[in-house]
Order: sequence, then C-alpha cells, then structure tokens
Amino acid sequence: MPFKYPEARRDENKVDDYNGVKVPDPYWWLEDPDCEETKAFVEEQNKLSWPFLEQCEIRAQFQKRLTELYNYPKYSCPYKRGKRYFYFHNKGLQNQDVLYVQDSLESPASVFFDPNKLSEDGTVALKMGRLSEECEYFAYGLSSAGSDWVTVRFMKADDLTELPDVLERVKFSCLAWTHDAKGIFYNSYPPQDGKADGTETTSNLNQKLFYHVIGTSQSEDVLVAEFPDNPKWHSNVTVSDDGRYAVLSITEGCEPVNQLWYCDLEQLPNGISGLLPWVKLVDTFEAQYSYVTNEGTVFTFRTNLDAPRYRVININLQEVDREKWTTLIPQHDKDVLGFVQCVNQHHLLVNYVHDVKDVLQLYELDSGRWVRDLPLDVGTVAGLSCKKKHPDFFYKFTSFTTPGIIFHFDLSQPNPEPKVFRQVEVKGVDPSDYQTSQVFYSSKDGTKIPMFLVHAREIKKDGSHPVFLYGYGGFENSIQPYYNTANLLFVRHLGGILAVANIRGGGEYGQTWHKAGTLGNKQNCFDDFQCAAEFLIKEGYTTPKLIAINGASNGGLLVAACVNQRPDLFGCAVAEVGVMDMLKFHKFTIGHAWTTDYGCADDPEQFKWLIKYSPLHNIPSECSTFPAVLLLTADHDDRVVPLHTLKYTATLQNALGSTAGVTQPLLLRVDTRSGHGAGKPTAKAILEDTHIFSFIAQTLQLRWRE
Ligand code: X99
Repeated sequence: MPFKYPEARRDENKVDDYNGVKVPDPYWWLEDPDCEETKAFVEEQNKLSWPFLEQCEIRAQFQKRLTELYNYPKYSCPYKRGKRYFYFHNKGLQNQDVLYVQDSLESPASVFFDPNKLSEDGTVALKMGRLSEECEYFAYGLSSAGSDWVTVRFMKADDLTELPDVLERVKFSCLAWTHDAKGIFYNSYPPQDGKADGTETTSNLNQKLFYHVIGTSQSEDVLVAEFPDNPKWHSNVTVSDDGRYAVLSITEGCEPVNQLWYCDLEQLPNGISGLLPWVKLVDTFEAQYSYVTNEGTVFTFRTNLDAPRYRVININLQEVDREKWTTLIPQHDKDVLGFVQCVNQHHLLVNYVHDVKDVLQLYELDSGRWVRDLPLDVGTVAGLSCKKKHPDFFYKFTSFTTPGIIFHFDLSQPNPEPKVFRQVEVKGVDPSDYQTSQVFYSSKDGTKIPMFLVHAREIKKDGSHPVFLYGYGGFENSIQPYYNTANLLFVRHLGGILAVANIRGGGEYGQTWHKAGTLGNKQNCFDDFQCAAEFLIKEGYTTPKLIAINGASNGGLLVAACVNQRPDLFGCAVAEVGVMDMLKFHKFTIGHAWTTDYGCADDPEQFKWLIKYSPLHNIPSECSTFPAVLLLTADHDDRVVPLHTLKYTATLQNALGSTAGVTQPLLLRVDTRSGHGAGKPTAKAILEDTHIFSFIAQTLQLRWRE
C-alpha cells in the first residue's frame, strides 16, 4: 500500500533565470521557516514519519539495547592548567559531558562545569571552553538547541564564581586569552534584522574580531580587526606559546588556505586599545599556515605550501623573504602530515595519516630530526592534550571497536614509554565478535579507493549480508576509524556489514584527494560511492536490495545525489541534514563558505556543474524501482538550513510518491530544538539512531538476532 503524502502547493509561476537558463522553483515558499504554510508542511510530514518510525518492528529492541550499550563511562584526555588537571567525563547517558577538576591525576575529582544543569532537555551545550594561561578564569561558549550561535560567559576558576561579563552574537569564533588574563580575543557578527536564534536563514557576513577586557561590558570591547571590503572573511587569533604575539589567520571559505598576519603585543604603547597594527606575513590565499610554536622570532607552521600532503616550515619574522623560509619536516612521499603540536619545550608531536590510519611520532623542534614512534593499533588519535611547557602529554586512541584508550607519555622520565592511563570497556560489547579490514576498490576512472569493513568474524560471501554504507567526501575531511555503538548493533544484531568508503573530496591523501572531489570534479565523489556498493555486490557480500546508504551534511548531498543517479543500486537511503539545493545554498547562513568545494550557480560555468547533480533538480521523473528514503533535518540547523531537505522532500514525494513501482516510504523527520549535530544531547542522539536503524531494518526486512 503506497503512502499518502501531504499535499504541498506548487507555485508554477516561480521560475529562476540563471544566465538565460530557466529553472522552476515551485516550492520556494518552503524557504521561509516562519510562514504558516511551511510550519503546516513540517507538521504533516512529522505526523507521517514519527509514527512510522516508532512502529518499526525492531524499534523497541534497538532502543533498549542501544541505551544499554551506550551507557558506558566516557572520558577525554586530561589537561593541565595552573597546578590542576581538567577533563570531560560522561557517566554514560548524561545528555552533555561534564567538566571535572582535580589537584593531581591521583586525587579525587570534583565537578567544575556541568552543562546538564542549564536546561531540562539537555539542549544547552558547551561549545567551547578556555582556561586562561595560569588558570585564573574560565571562558565558555554555550549554544542552545543545536544552533551555531554561541554566548560566551566567564567564571573564576578557583572558586567558580560567575562574572557578569556576557558576549553575544558570537559564531565561528576563536577564544584566545592574553597571557596576562586581562582579556580575550573573540569574533562576533554585527546586529541583524529579525531573530538570530538559529532558526533564521540570514547570511553570515562581516564577522569582526574583538578584544574583551574582563570586567567591562561587551559594548566597550575593542575592535581589533575588521574587513569591510571582504564581507566573507573570517579571522581567528592564536596567542603564541610565549604570550608575546597575536597570530591572525584569515580565511574566506572552507578551502585550506589563509592569510597570516601577526602583532607583537609587547610593542603596543597603549596596550590593546584599538585596531591592531597587524603585520602581514602572508597576504594572499595561496596556502594554509597553521601556527605550531615559536622560539623568539622563529615561527613554526604546518603548511600545504608546495606540499599537498603538508609539511612543517620555519619562518623568521626578521627575515620574511620566501627564500629564507626553511623546511623543518619535509612532505612525506605518501602519508599526509596531520596535526603537529609542541611538547616538552623542544619536541614536536607529529601525526601522519597512512592509508587512513593514524601514525604518531616524536621529532626534535630545533632540527626536525625524528626521535621515535609511539606505537598505535589500527585506528585514530581522537584526542590529544599537550602544552609546550609541560613534559608530559595524553592521547586518546579509538577504532571501530575500541571506544577509547587514553595513553600518558612523560618525557621527563628516563626511557619514557606510553602508559595506559585509562581504558574503558563496554559491558555487552565483545570486540572479538567483530573483524575490521580495509579493502581498496577501483572507482569508475580506475582510482583505488580505500574502504573499511566491519563485520562478524566469519561471514559467507553469498550475497546475504545487509550493508550500512557510509560516506562524506568533501572539505578535506577524512573519515578515519571511529567508535559508534549503533553501528556495532547493526553488525551484531542485524547481521550487517559496516562499510566506510573513503571517497574523494576528503583529506585521506591530502589536498590532491580533496581537489579530485570538488568543483568540476564533484561527480567523482558520487562515482566513488556507487562503486563502493558495486564492489560489495561483486565480491559477494551483499545485493542492492540489502544496501542502506547514509551520510550527513555534505554526506547528505552525497546520499541524495547517488539515489537520483542509481536508484537501482540501493535498498534504503538515509540522508541527514543534507545540502540539496545546489543552486541556492550560498544564499543562506554560512553557505557562501562552501563555494570553495562546490562552486556557485551565479557563475555560468559553475552553474553547469551544479545543475547536473543538484539533488533537488535531478530526481528521476519515472522509475521502476526506488529505495526507501528517510530524510532528516532539524529546526535549529543554521549550518545547512532545513529548507534544503524540506524542498527536496516535497519534490521527491511529488515526483515519485504516487508512482506505481515506488512502494517504499519516502519520509521526512524534522526534529525540534535540534541542529546540525554538534552538542546534540545523548537522549536525542539515541532516539535518532534508533529511528535510523529501525527504518533501515524495516525497509530492508531485517530481523533482530540475539
Ligand atoms: C563549515 O561550513 C564551517 C563553518 N565555519 C567557518 C566554521 O566558516 O565552523 C568558520 C570560520 C572560522 C572559524 C570557524 C568556522 N564547514 C566545515 C562545512 C564543512 C567543513 C560545513 O559545515 F568545512 F568541514 N558544510 C555543511 C559544508 C556543506 C554542508
């Protein structure tokens, strides 16, 4: 019995003109989140989707088991400030992680900051927190209901007293204390018309950089940098390890390139009291430079300048000619240089990504000489805490089946070796039930694409296994091994295979891999993902009817584009918070920053790329088979505004909702008081995962196995 989808009004008169090409936009009215018609549309969709999701056969079992298995203690690496140690901890099911403090690593810990106290439903999240250098103050940014907007507040770190200072209209901001603890650098946007609670779609332009002096009101904050001629620019300050310099990085979009300006804070006769006399070390957007540390005027940066897999360079501020810049750690032949951090005054902790798996090494800061490897299993360094002035550091290892092992390494010891500082075990999950492997398959153009597979120890290659195929493919973001309880439940109780395809557009092999999946090459991402499914079928793992694909954000675009292009290849598709209207994304909130990966429809050449794959504009008009589709968005998603998914849903249901061959559900789930993902309370995350996997099990007809 096909579904009866809500009627959505089509405005046939709304046709946009892109340099002479006419493109209808009948559901443009869904772009207004506040009009009654949009609200009614969302309500009707939810009335269809939520009961369906709640009534899926395995829903209760999945939810119960997920809640049980998610209920394990979670810890971050501890970090030292002043004389004390701080770390995040979640007992298991708390909505938000709690910040703890202790006098030493062995002494009892007490609660330092608990975001759970700030809202009933756990939707107020700690987005950023910074202790001043000597631990006088704690500056913290809270966001509400999943929005990117942040409010910064302050407290005294010794007695936890709240200060009256409040910073508003903060978004995409740095938070950098000057070492005298007098104040902090942060970014905010000018006032805007209408609301700014994360449900608006207004473009984010003209961000400014301020210095806030503790004990003053925000209206008195010192404007230290602005770029009126370049409304899309974003800036970020790092205060150097020695406290002397403010290092300013300016970006224009999501490309890994920045300008690099600095200011010697010791050379300011009146302190920080106005626009700073920035010195422009790099005033173009040719490459990325990330501050690592400095010894006097010799600055160390991680850069992709002439190095798509990144390298470490030194620049002496007194000899800034490019010919005088020197290489400290050259680019690796194959591996990508990940993070670089200074520890123990004169060491660099260096991460490489080798075929999507992390490597950790120690180097000498002065010579760039390799000192030693820190052995790691196959997986990811998911956390790190270190400081130049401290001889010891912590790192957290994770993998598909390891929730987290925190190692402590102390360079002040003779013959130091990493020690397991903390290791959590999850009751009910036996890592030996699972097997992780990495395969390399050929994409359409012959490029070898890595893919992780996680499944039961012994599986038959008889095509009988359901697959959960995940991908992202954009913005140089690499998808390295990660621990996810719901994914493991899919493997253990639904007999499934988790497949993570490291498609192009990501950073798995550096900038070259990224660029091969952007702009005019974006189709490579979709080809890579489709070829992953074809590989799994050809190798006898599965069949199209048993494949569920999933992705979020840029990965939501991936899923929707692949469904349009190959509806025959998948049984189910779950697209979360996706970018679906490739002709208009740049008009809303921070969308303009993504033109670096996607291009922009206002440009006639780039329009041709976008119109070819934009999910909203390429839904097949008739087809004999189509996967079950679940679309997710949320009312406070101000990263990828909900209108993308709303318009796409209306178009999809209109095109295929009453087609004879299309019997599988095409549903939209819109969450409330929820956003793009960051800061989502545990209760909401568990319910969302439950709904996603219940939908997959229901539509692929999977049975629960004990
Ligand atoms: C962003 O849009 C990042 C947004 N953002 C900035 C920040 O532009 O978070 C910025 C400037 C300065 C400081 C902090 C920020 N991103 C991040 C993309 C993918 C990303 C995103 O969210 F590059 F990883 N997208 C949603 C891209 C398409 C869908």
